[in-house]
Amino acid sequence: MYVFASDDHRQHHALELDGVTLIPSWERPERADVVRAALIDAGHTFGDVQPLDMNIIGSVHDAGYLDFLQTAWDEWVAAGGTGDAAMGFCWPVRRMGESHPPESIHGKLGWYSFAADCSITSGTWSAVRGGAALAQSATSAVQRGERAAFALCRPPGHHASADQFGGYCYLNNAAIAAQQLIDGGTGRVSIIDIDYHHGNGTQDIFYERDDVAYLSVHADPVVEFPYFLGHADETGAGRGVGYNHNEPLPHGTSWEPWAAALDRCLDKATEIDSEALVISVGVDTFEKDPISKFTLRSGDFEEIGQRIEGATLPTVLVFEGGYAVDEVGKNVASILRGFES
Ligand code: Q9C
Ligand code: ZN
Repeated sequence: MYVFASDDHRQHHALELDGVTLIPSWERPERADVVRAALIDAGHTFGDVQPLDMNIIGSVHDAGYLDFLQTAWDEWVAAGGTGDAAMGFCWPVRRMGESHPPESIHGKLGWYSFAADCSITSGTWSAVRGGAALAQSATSAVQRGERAAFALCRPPGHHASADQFGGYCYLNNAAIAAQQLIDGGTGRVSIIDIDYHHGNGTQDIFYERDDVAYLSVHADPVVEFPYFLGHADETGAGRGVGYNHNEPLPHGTSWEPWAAALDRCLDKATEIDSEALVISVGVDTFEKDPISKFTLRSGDFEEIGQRIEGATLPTVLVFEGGYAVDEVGKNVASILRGFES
């Protein structure tokens, strides 16, 4: 399978708030380096990365947000910000207003984010734009006729909405891939999200659209991040009714019920006449993942790849979560091997 990877991601090594302590984020550079090494070992072909197309990104994300991502660090430093990372701490949530966007960088950090597990550092934008270029390159490979391609995006993307970062995500790489397919003439794209967490950003971006469906298997938000989106009764709005499908599962979920939920998403993708798939490939469903509570085993990931391949559609695979650094490479490689076997 064509794989797209680069070194840009190493520019981003953020901090996250863990209880009352700032720790180096679980979403760390080693993750992508380990996956890349495993995919080299597995003999995959690494494709040339194309320059970033900001037009596609501009049709998924808000212009003010894109400007913020590119200038936030400098504004933070200019405002006397100290430390290695800038992070929101005050948000326009219930009982606050949204009528007057803030001018202060301190206010903007809250305006453009939804969680304090995610910070902006000096190299964040360089890494984020490099990751989006990988998603675009993998999508182009599929548009040129490859059956499938994998983008080793880091940082991940599925929590990022049109105008908010959070959950370790800044640009929504899967949404960018889906939009590129639509712009290239694909009639309907289904995004199938197999990350442990619900992809609240992807759901929100396409919630009122019928050309891109969002189908997700994830930990029930009643007990898991992102807490406030990802319930089974969220089925789309307006033209998008029927094109959003959530499979929330309890902590402790093992392979059998997880795989049955994946199959329901794959059936749904077929039912609605999808012409291509984008897969949000998180492997934080793994039993040894340090921040997650499902119990999939390494041997299960090959079967996941096989089942996705069974939809027989052009498929762009985009890397999302997976924090068991010692095994993340093996587990991603297993998904790709399953797809190709
Ligand atoms: N220290 C993805 O897997 N956890 N994002 C917050 C607070 C947030 C995961 C824990 C998990 C986000 C792409
Ligand atoms: Zn996740």
